[in-house]
Amino acid sequence: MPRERPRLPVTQPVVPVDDGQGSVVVERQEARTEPPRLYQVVLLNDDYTPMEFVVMILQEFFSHDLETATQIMLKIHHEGRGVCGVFTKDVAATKVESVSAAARRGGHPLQCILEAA
Ligand code: TYC
Repeated sequence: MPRERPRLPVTQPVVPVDDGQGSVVVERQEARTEPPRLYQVVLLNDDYTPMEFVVMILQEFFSHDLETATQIMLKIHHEGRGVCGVFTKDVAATKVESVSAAARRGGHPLQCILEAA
């Protein structure tokens, strides 16, 4: 029966190296994976979108509780913009699309954008 190859942690890739003496040595290599870049999803203030709608968006799409959602909404209302959450690029882009679609469906001009964190 063929012997099983020894398993090495997937986070530590191995590189075969010829040692020049007829042998191939398997060396461990440092993991070099960079952490993913992060992006923040930002809501912008406007004069028409109802406050309740923005609070609902912050609860439904960003899982904030009512109190936190209300605080973020008021911050946007007073300061012009506010961060809803920080995500990897794909997740952040999907949030922007989902929020924009919900605002359009509701007939509100709410603007949602993505920014490098
Ligand atoms: N300024 C809006 C109002 O007075 C409320 C609002 C808050 C709108 C946050 C957008 O991202 C926003 N009805």
